[in-house]
Amino acid sequence: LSKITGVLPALVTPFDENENFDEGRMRAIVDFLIGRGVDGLYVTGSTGEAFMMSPEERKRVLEVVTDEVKGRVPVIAHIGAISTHLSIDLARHAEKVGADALSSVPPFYWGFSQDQVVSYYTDITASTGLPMCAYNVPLAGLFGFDMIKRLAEIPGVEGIKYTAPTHHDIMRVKAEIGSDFVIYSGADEMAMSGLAFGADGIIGSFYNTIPEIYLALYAAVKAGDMAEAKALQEVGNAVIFFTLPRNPIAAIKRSMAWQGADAGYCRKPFGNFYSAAEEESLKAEFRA
Ligand code: HMN
Repeated sequence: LSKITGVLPALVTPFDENENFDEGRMRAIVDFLIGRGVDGLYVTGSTGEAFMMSPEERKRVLEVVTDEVKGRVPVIAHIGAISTHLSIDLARHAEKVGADALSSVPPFYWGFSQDQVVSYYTDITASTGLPMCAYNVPLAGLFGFDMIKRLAEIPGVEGIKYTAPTHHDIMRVKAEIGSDFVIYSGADEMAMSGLAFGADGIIGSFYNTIPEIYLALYAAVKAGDMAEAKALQEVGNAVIFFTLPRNPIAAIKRSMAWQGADAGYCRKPFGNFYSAAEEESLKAEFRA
């Protein structure tokens, strides 16, 4: 994982008007983002609507992405599911089609014990040769520092995607677990603080639509220019806080279309901006 740094969009999955995966749009999005300079792609995560898809569909999305990327940038495949059995199947497939790393939310819904979560990651990492990035996200239940420490001891778990409302543990992980344990900051509205606290990269939804802002922010933090980073974070946050109350993944997809990479629509029950009138009013609000 240590070779994967920088700005990685949590790639959207384009669906057409009938909610079918749209391979053509997917390929165009991959080229569009690589052309804009992103450092890697995080595929079929929350932003990619993983839990809206069947395992076969998730595999197909990853196959199309790795085929289109052709090694130009690293690909992290999110293979998280509630059952270890299914995650291992997705993980082995990801390895077969050329993903560079795995990531997974912990198993959720039933409130699994910490030991069960540890066994989940242990079984998955034992099943492939790929490094694993555990995923700390409120939607699936936050780990807490002690649990991150336990996960870091599992062979193959090389890092964490850290999407939590506080950032002090980023610094603590680097200090107490090790500076080589890779951290990706996952809250786009706090990218600057995540990086300033020691994260190696950032993974998030908004890097699909405004990657340049975050590529510049990443460079500014690395150069120690915090005033510049803060100014860029303010621009990013204006876009983020405008979008969050308006069906964010759907809005991100339409905003990509306005820039030349039509990312289609979301699966229900996510909302959409299907009609030209709805899209126009979103665009007008955005401009304002
Ligand atoms: C993914 O798994 O798709 C993500 O990388 C998720 C990402 O971290 C987003 N978090 C969630 O969706 C919970 C952020 O990009 C988030 O959308 C953004 O920070 C706005 O709150």
